[in-house]
Amino acid sequence: MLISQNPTKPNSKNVKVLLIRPSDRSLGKFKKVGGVQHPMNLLSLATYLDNNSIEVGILDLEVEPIKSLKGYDIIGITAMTPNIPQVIELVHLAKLEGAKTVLGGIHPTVLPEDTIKETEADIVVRGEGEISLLEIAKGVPLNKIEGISYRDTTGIKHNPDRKPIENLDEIPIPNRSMLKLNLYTGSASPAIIGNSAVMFTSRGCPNDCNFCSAKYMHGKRVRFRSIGHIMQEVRDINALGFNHITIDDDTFTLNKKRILDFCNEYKKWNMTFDIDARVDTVDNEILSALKKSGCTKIAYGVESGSNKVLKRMRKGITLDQVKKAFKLTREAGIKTQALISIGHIEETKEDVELTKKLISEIEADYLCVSVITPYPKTEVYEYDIEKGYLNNIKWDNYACFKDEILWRTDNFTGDELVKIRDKMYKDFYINIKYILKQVKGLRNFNQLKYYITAALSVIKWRIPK
Ligand code: B12
Ligand code: SF4
Repeated sequence: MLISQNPTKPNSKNVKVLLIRPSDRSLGKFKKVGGVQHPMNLLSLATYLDNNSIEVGILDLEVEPIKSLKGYDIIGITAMTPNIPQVIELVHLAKLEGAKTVLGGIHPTVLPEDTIKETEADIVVRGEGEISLLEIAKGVPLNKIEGISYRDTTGIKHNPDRKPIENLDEIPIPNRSMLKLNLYTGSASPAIIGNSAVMFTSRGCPNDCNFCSAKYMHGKRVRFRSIGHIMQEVRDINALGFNHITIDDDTFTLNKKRILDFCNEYKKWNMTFDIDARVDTVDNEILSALKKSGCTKIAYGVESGSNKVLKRMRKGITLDQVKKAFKLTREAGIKTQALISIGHIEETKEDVELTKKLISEIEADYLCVSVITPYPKTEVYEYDIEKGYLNNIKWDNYACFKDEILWRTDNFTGDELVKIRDKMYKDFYINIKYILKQVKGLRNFNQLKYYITAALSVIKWRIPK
């Protein structure tokens, strides 16, 4: 674990903060093929504290073990839903060392009261964490800090929400040298070869998919960083020796002019990048600009091959848009990844067949199939509770790649969903046409190693347990 202290600014109160990312136990047999993504949430918080003279370190349990939690005044832990059992253990360990415990991230944000009760943490930061955490570290009285929930002698208190930071350029560029970069090898983005960094250029998503919790974190209004600010970060990443960036925004291609401006600047760096995009936000002009500036892969949220299911989930896209986006992207010379999901509300066997048909039609280069997971506060969660589909399932089972899916949907059991998911992968990847296409595209030893590892992890499913 690395402690960084800004030497130019004295830390008057000598408060020591440690920020922890739990390890990811959500993948089951889908072991990591690539590398581990930098914990950008903790890095943004740590950089903000560091710039404000607070001594802060990051412990990323994805890449290093716990040695000691001694000597910290505040221990902050980030939490998605499947992390909660591990967070309970971490809070316990932190409290044994006398630290104040602060939780943040999507799960504590949507269920602050339950999370405090379950984990026994002292404070939950709801939503964006930079300012709230700084105020906690500076010792501002808890009843004066917006956007937090906390315990006091009379019970659990919920302060008013904090307004999102309007101008994202005010958030300092994440200082990646606060991470032990040598522990993060490879790319964290599927199908991207080589060492890469991750970057966010906006916060928020204007859409309202019924299974997605992202909107409860940064809201439906999208805030954009300026191109100048983004390019400063690109320069920093380049200086650290990375040659590829995964842009992980929810909706990177939302604003056409901004994308074209981004491409114009990015191409000066001679680095590649990959993005996630919605099929309804790309056209020939955007794709051509993306290709010329180094975009090597676009992952599209396709979800389903059934217009009925797409409509029910409020995805706001049509199958024609899906087919067109894949065709244009292929023609532009950019690799495509189809993000497919199964297990939607009211989805039938016929709908799943339509999804399989679509997968074979769009000829994606890579496929990711997940089982829709009923995350707290989403419409899918409320629906499943009402229908009695969630029988006291423990939080660590709320993950789409688990070997066992413990909830059911209207027309499928969890076991059936696992079988459908795994078969979709096998049909896609263990397919001679696909293998030949990939082998033809191999350019170096690293790529060969990557594909062999990926292929072995797919083939392993065939061996009965
Ligand atoms: C990048 C990402 C990942 C990355 C890295 C995540 C990480 N940091 O460990 C990877 C690919 C590893 C990943 C994995 C998974 N992810 Co993910 N991921 C995201 C994504 C796209 C962006 C998150 C991000 O870094 N944003 C940028 C930073 C700056 O913002 P932020 O994370 O919101 O952090 C701010 C606040 O949350 C808060 N905060 C966060 N942590 C803390 C801690 C403290 C102490 C404080 C005070 C504040 C605080 O302050 C931060 C700065 O303002 C989100 C979608 C989204 N838009 O949020 C999904 C999302 C968070 N993931 C999701 C899911 C489901 C998963 C998986 C479970 C998928 C699976 N395998 O089944 C796994 C679980 C991994 C694990 N660690 O156990 C869901 C979470 C739903 C839920 N209720 O848990 C989301 C919301 C996607 C969705 N559409 O629903 N994910
Ligand atoms: S477009 Fe993506 S991030 Fe936005 S609501 Fe839908 S699934 Fe969530």
